[in-house]
Amino acid sequence: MSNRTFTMIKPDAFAAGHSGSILKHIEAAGFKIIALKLTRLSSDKAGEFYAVHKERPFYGELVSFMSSGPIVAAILEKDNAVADFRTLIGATNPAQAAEGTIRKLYAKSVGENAIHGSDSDENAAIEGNFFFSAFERI
Ligand code: 3AN
Repeated sequence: MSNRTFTMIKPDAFAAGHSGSILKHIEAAGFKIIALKLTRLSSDKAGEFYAVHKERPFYGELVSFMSSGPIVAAILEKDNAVADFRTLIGATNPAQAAEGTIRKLYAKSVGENAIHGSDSDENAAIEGNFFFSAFERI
């Protein structure tokens, strides 16, 4: 079991000015920030990041949304990081997200759902490497 996960504060939450509150929530839950950057995905890069969803009906919408504005990317560390972070962010659809979760607090819809969290240790490593070089992490 790895102790790292990867997250992105998505364009909706960044644009609404929730980045600071979300990072505070993440740190308060015991996650340590290992790498952090404010950036913007091109359409090509967003397509590459979400390539696993290529066949899903919402792929085009997802790529267009994720490249619509700045995002905050981070690598986080904690015991049981992947599973604990998925619990902290809540269900994909904010209408089904538990009280107190980041998506319940900040997400608008299933498509614009404020935050990403890796779904496995393997994807956490792939996604972290997609955004950060060794020089950019502690
Ligand atoms: P999660 O982000 O909770 O792991 P996934 O992996 O099923 O959820 O979906 C990846 C992203 O695709 C979601 N974060 C969301 O932005 C988008 N997405 C998922 N389901 C839908 C849907 N039914 N309609 C529009 N966008 C969706």
